[in-house]
Amino acid sequence: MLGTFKYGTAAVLILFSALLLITGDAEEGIFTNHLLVQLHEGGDEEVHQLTVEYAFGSARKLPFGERLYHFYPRDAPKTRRKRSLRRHQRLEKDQRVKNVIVQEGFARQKRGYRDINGIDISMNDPLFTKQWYLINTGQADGTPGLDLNVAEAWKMGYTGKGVTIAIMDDGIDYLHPDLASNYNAEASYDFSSNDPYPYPRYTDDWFNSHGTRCAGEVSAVAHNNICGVGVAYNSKVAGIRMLDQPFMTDIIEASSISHMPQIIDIYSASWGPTDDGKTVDGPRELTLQAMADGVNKGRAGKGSIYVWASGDGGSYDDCNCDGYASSMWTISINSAINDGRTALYDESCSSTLASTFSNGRKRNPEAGVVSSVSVCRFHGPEMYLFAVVLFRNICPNLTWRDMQHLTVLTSKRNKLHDEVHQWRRNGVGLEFNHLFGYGVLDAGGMVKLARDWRTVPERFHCVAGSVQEAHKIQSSEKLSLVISTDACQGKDNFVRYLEHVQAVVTVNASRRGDLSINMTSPMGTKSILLSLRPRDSDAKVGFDKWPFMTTHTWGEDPRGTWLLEMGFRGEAPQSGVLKEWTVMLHGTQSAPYIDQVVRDYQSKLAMSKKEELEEELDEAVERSLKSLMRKGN
Ligand SMILES: *[C@@H]1O[C@H](CO)[C@@H](O)[C@H](O)[C@H]1NC(C)=O
Ligand SMILES: *[C@@H]1O[C@H](CO)[C@@H](O)[C@H](O)[C@H]1NC(C)=O
Ligand SMILES: *[C@@H]1O[C@H](CO)[C@@H](O)[C@H](O)[C@H]1NC(C)=O
Ligand SMILES: [Ca+2]
Ligand SMILES: [Ca+2]
Ligand SMILES: [Ca+2]
Repeated sequence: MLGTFKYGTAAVLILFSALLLITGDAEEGIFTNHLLVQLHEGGDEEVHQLTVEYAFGSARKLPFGERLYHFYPRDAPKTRRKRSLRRHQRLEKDQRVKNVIVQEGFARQKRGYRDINGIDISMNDPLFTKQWYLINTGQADGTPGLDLNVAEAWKMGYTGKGVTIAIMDDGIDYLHPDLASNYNAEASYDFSSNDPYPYPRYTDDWFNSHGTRCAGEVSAVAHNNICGVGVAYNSKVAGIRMLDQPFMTDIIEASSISHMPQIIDIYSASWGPTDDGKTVDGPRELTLQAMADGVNKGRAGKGSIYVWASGDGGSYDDCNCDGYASSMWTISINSAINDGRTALYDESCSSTLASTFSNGRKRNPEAGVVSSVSVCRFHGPEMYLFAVVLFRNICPNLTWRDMQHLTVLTSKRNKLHDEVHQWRRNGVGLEFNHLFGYGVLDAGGMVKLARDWRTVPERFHCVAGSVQEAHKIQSSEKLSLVISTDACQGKDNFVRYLEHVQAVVTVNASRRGDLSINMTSPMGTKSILLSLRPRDSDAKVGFDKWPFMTTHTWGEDPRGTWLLEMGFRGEAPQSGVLKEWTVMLHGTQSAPYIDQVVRDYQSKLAMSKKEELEEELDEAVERSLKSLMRKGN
């Protein structure tokens, strides 16, 4: 649809974004009155003229592309049928205008937004002792020690100073006394109504407080006798208001995730395609481009950090059907409750990297996550930020990939318990779980490991192989296919140590929700790429070049035979046709640390939570990491 636009800023990963192009099957035919306008020449003055002549509310230059503008409607957002868009047709004929694209509207849903049992927490008291996820002493019937180990990082002096986190949400209450002094106004913006003030919209019966609560979790001011304490209480928080309009558009998403990438370090998103268990959707063209630009150019080339909530669809949904959570460029985070069980609304998938804490199951109101406003039950990836945030002082050179490596290496099984999926070890000994990823985040562990961290070696991309012939799938027997690969050995793009693996699949099925897809690596690690989605009765679209992603083979040697297994489960007889399966490998050529050290590190940590042992091990790991990296370089 946007094929006529040329992007001046071709990203390194553009080759791969071509394969990632997502054809979502969300509702069709809803058009918003937001326009993407490209001018032939000229700039802000011409644009201002145009908005006046054609009665638009305002316009904003997009930071990506050339002479691209977002035209905002004058009145409150509403949707229109395609035919009634005469104003846009007149604008299109204007000589100054090269191109006009009416933004399609689609649904994006807030996550971690449940009011469990309708119980509120009164926030009139200092709340720190209730923030069990920071320091879990067993309050609220929790399991002592099951926390983010943030105290250890604070003790070492890492509290988020110098770092800005943007909350992409429904606005933040920057006047709130526990947030005001940590608010970064310069880096904030309101894309829902095109102004610099991302203040939430209050109505008579509703209060948009999702973003404010996220901001509180991250950056609530410490030691001020007000409310609680943010995980990175000396960090700055920026508000990006972008969820408060009837429909999401590609420009609003793209503008949000590319807003001030040299000032904002981390973008947090606790929303995504509707978690109804039947949607398959992801970022559109502009947003994909903006993300690619972010990881390549943001933070002076070290890459913007995008943190995403895995999803709220519970066992009915699969976060690999969500192109934001399953993107390699986002760190996707799931959640556990305060006794180590899963929250009931947790979605599982092989692209989740790690977990944080939330409420979500217990009746005890204090088992929720405490933030700076009065309704306190929610979860989100935001707490993860503490860890990320703390690093700037330690190692200013950490890239977006270093962050993922550190997350994989230091997240812990702790006492996390998944009733459905077992904890397993991959081919290099890293312990993972289909729902929790590599386990619960550990701030202290991350800080310690990051102190002497050296940037991971260069990343390469290799197409391991591709099956393009059609293969029938039937209920009675499952389809098994193999791809044997040398992982581009002998070529420039040889991948020897894996980071992410994508399986790009085109398949149709008489019932998409009954389809199950697994992939097993040459080292024997099985990733569940797609689990059953009982509510998904799609019989038409299937998956069209959909990039299923797994993080479970992290660190493995990809050379050998990859196995794909696909079949139908459930009662009714089903059929389908697989049309493509392509395996894409992403990782490094030269040895980082992984195959020699990690096995020891993770297995011993999993055995015991005793601090002495941890410290001893951490030291041993740091020593071997150092020597390994010296050798490696
Ligand atoms: C960060 O990178 C720069 C340039 O590559 C280098 O000069 C500097 O020493 C690095 N700093 C740290 C703390 O590694
Ligand atoms: C799947 O695609 C094949 C070949 O294009 C077609 O014959 C078949 O009817 C399709 N099946 C479904 C369930 O759409
Ligand atoms: C995929 O793996 C899951 C979990 O082990 C299993 O229940 C399912 O039957 C497998 N599906 C296929 C098609 O092999
Ligand atoms: Ca505003
Ligand atoms: Ca406070
Ligand atoms: Ca979902």
